This record gives sequence, C-alpha cells and structure tokens, in this order.
Amino acid sequence: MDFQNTYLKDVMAQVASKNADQPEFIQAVEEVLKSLEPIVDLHPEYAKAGLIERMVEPERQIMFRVPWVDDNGQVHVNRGFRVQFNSAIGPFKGGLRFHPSVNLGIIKFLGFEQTFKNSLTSLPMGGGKGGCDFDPKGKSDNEVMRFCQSFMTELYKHIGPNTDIPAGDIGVGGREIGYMFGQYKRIRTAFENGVLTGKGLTYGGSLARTQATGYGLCYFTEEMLKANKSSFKGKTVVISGSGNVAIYATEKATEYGGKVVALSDSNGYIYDENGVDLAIIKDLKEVKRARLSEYVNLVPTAKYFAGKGIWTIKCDIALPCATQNELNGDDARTLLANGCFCVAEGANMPSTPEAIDAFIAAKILFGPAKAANAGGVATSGLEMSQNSLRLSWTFEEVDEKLFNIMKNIFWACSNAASEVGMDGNYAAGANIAGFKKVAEAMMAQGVI
Ligand code: NDP
Ligand code: 2IT
Repeated sequence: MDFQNTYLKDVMAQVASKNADQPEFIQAVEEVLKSLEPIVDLHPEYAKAGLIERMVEPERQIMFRVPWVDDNGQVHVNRGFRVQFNSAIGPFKGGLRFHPSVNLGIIKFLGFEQTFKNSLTSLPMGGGKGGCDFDPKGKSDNEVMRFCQSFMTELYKHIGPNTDIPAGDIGVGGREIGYMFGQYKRIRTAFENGVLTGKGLTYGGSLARTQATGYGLCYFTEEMLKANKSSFKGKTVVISGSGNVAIYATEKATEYGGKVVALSDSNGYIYDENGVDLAIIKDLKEVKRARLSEYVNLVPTAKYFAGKGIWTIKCDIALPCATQNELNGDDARTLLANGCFCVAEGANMPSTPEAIDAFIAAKILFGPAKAANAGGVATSGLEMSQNSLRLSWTFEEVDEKLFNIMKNIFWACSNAASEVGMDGNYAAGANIAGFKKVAEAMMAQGVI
C-alpha cells in the first residue's frame, strides 16, 4: 500500500518488519494508518511526539499457561493472552476469544481495532483484547468450567473494574463469563461485578447486552441506509455466522422488514428463499449448541451447502458476522455482480483489504466493523455504568441508549469522511473519528 506521508510510511514499515509473523495485525494497522494521512498531514507535531509509534505498540501484553484437566483425567495446556493496548481514554476494555486459531497477532489486531471502536462509542473505555487457543467445541460444561477457572486464576492479577474489563467474543458467551466471574470473586474475595461485562442478569449483567452487537449493527445499517434514501424494508439479506452477533442481527433485520435468507458456520451455510426461522436457529445454537447443518432436518424448505460460498447467494444487503477475512476480493466482486448495494460488518475485520477496495470503488454503502459492530462494547460500557451506580436499567432504557449511540457513530463517521473530502467513505471516517479522541488524550497525557 502506498503512503504519501513519510512519517506514516516509516511507521508502517517498522510495524511490518517488527511484526512480520502477525499478518492480521499488520493488516489492521495498515488499514487505519492509510486513512489517517489527511489528519497526520495537518499535525506535524505527532511525528516529534512519536504518537503513531506509541499507538501501534500495546501498552502491555500478557501471555500465560492455562493447564486444565478433562473429564477423563487427562491434563491439557493452552496458551492464554491479554493485550492491554491503549488506556488513553479509559481502562482497557474488550472481549476474550476462545478459538483454536487464537495467537498473539490475532489478539493484537483485535486490541488495536478495539481502541478506535471504543473511542467511537463516546464512552470512556480504552482498548484491549484477550483469549486462548482453547476450543470449546465438544467440551462438557464441567470441562469448560475447569478451563475458565484456570484461565481466570492467572488473568485476575491483571484485570479489575478500573484497570481492564474483559467480556465475550467468539467462543465466550454467558456460560463462560459466569464461570470466570465466579472464580474472580472467589480469589479476589470481593464482589466486584464491574470487572467483566456480558454477565448474567442475576449478578449484575445488563439487559440487552446479549442482543447489543447484532441490534447495534442493524441500527447503524438502518441509519446508513436512511441517510442514502433506503432501508431494510423489503430487502434480501445474507448474514454469515450463526453465533451471538449473527442471531441478533437476523432478529433486528427481520424486525426492520428485511428477509434473511442465509446463515453459516465454519462448516457450511443454509439457504431458504422464504427466510430463516430464527426460533429454530436460537434453539439449535443457543440451547443445544448444535451444528447449523441440523437446521435442514427441521425445516424442509431449507438447503444446506457444505463449505464456504455464502457470498454467492444473491442479496441486497450483506452482513458478515463470523470472523476475520471471511469475505475476500472474489466474494466482494460476486456480491457486487449480484446487485448487493450495502455491506456492514458485524464481525471484526471480516472483509479483506481487496474486498474493501472493491466496495469503496463501487461506491456501495460500506459500514466498517469498528463502527458498525460497536454496539456490543457500547452496551458493555452501559453495563459498567449500571454496576457503578448499583442500579439496573430496563431493556427499553438500554436499547434506546444503544440506538442513539449507533446513530451518533454513523454520523460521526459520515461527518469525519466529509471533512476530508471523502463523502460516503465511512471506513475512512470511522478511523479518523475514532483516532482523534485517542490522539488528543495521548498528546495531553505526555510521553507514556
Ligand atoms: P460466536 O462464538 O457466538 O459465533 C461465531 C460464529 O462465527 C459461529 O457461527 C462460528 O461458526 C463462526 N466462525 C467462527 N470462527 C470461524 C472461522 N474461522 N471460519 C468460519 N466461521 C467461523 O461469536 P460472536 O457471534 O460473538 O462473534 C462473531 C464475530 O463478531 C467475531 O468476529 C467477533 O469478534 C465479532 N464481535 C463480537 C461481539 C460480541 O459482543 N460478541 C462484539 C463485536 C464484534 P462455528 O460454530 O462453526 O465455529
Ligand atoms: O469485539 C468486540 O467489540 C467485542 N467482542 C465486545 C467487547 C466488549 O467488551 O463488550
């Protein structure tokens, strides 16, 4: 990628050489730095302050052994991570991912993105991310509990309600947060429920947190559509993934009058031209923890296709909600050729750089992850507020706050893009708007 600004070019070269074994991290940094050129051009003081060098280096990275015993008495060892990326505007905040693909580069890309995403929410949260290469699939509840307890037995030393507040991500939902909170409370000898978000409703969780990322994605998307004289109503929607984000994106897109015709998991995808039956999906995924392929045994009009390929389905609106780099340049061209005019990212970095370039070049509506999926962490911020107040807000109160936050994020992206003469480039707008607050806070706090 070409940089005109020599300072950014030098920093990017350093990042690429120092982190050569972390392609996802390099990809995330490059995407952000590229869109900061017009801003950094206006602020030569950033170079002398080493601002960008500091922004691309995590404040702290923790890696640790996670030993646990399976139901047969066999010991397993996984590798745990917490990357505390940036605390300029608030304590570190971001999810934990349990997936066999987790490594330091993936956690760093997620922590870097989280810093700008959290800034966009307008709430006082810094950026962090963590996780483990543990695979929860096929494990019993007791195995998951023992694993979570072991993970927290190390992690607790590094987190706290004013230090670093983890939450869920891929493979980490209410069950895992419950086990981790129980262990934290036990070894800290304190009921500090502000230390984790995404908790159960009986011990300090927030109403609407479960729905928040998927709902927030649709609030952002509907606002983007509305600003461009369109809406979900009557549109065909394809959503990848079938986890927390995909399920609640399906619910809200349907409520807005869209028809969601496809969902996927890592093995394949389902297609039903009549629209998917969300009650059956929820039961399969949230209750039974089953594979998506089982859906077609319950809904005879649906078809299951093994493998990738969900982006070959004709749609108006595509919402990638599974994982990073799940939508490449070829997929983007297929979507465009099929008439797709709106893509909004529920997952983190689901579109490859080539796919993003194709969307921007085609001038379709493109909602970038750090803006479009910020509803999850925003509602985590609202959970922290409720924990501090020792109060609980109603579903409607939280949902309304979430709605307004997502609407404001859309306009922050739109306005930031217009200010640099890039009308409608919400990806650049998100990076610029997220960056500004973090940059100002870091400049004010001196060289740290
Ligand atoms: P879940 O674990 O609930 O669901 C993940 C879904 O994505 C599953 O359907 C899973 O399929 C699929 N998936 C995961 N990894 C892969 C892979 N390597 N290839 C293909 N499919 C895959 O996670 P979430 O729904 O919470 O997270 C989905 C995305 O949204 C992630 O990118 C996450 O970072 C992002 N996100 C989540 C937020 C949240 O609040 N939960 C907030 C903001 C972003 P399978 O079951 O086969 O693994
Ligand atoms: O990527 C994300 O924003 C999340 N997984 C949610 C983080 C959080 O702290 O709620």
